[in-house]
Amino acid sequence: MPYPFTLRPLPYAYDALRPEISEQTLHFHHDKHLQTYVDNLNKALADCPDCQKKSLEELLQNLDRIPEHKRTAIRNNAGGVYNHYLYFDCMGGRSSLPAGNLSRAVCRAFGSLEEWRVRMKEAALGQFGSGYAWLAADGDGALSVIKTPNQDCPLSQGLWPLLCVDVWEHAYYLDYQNRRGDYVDAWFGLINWDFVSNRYDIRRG
Ligand code: MN3
Repeated sequence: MPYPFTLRPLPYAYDALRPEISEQTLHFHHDKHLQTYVDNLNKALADCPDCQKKSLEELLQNLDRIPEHKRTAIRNNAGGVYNHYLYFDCMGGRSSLPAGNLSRAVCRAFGSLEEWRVRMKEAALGQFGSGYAWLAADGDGALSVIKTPNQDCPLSQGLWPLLCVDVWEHAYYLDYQNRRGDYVDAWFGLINWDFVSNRYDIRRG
């Protein structure tokens, strides 16, 4: 849905990710941080009628077509909205595992799910400062792990993001303080692989 954007509710209850992620963290993260990205995206789009017709995906996939004086604000805030929606959507699936095509693609790319976790944690810990680690697919469905700074999105690199872990401190500081690795370890257990597997299939057609 295009402009004006409104804050989508969390896809589960605020206590659904306890004890790994507290209600307090989810309230701050979703209701305050994400709301701010929604508000700032609408502000950035308010005087850019051409951009208002575009979806979040279209904005992020074609940053070069956005007027230059708007590009940074839209990259940061459209990314801030899109990346958070994906981050929240990809959690809430305790004990699930990659299914079908995605399961096979994970084995092709990484050898095993365990090896993928090692690579993903390396990316999450290796992202200096704020950003995300991602599992993403290219146009042929081949998977890779990447990291991005700030609110940059793999869509802007021509990749299809399948899941992400937010490693901004606001995502984990209340529950884990400076222990980003502990947060990432706990996050692995929260992944909703049914959602992610389905997202992979939708993209592959
Ligand atoms: Mn965040």
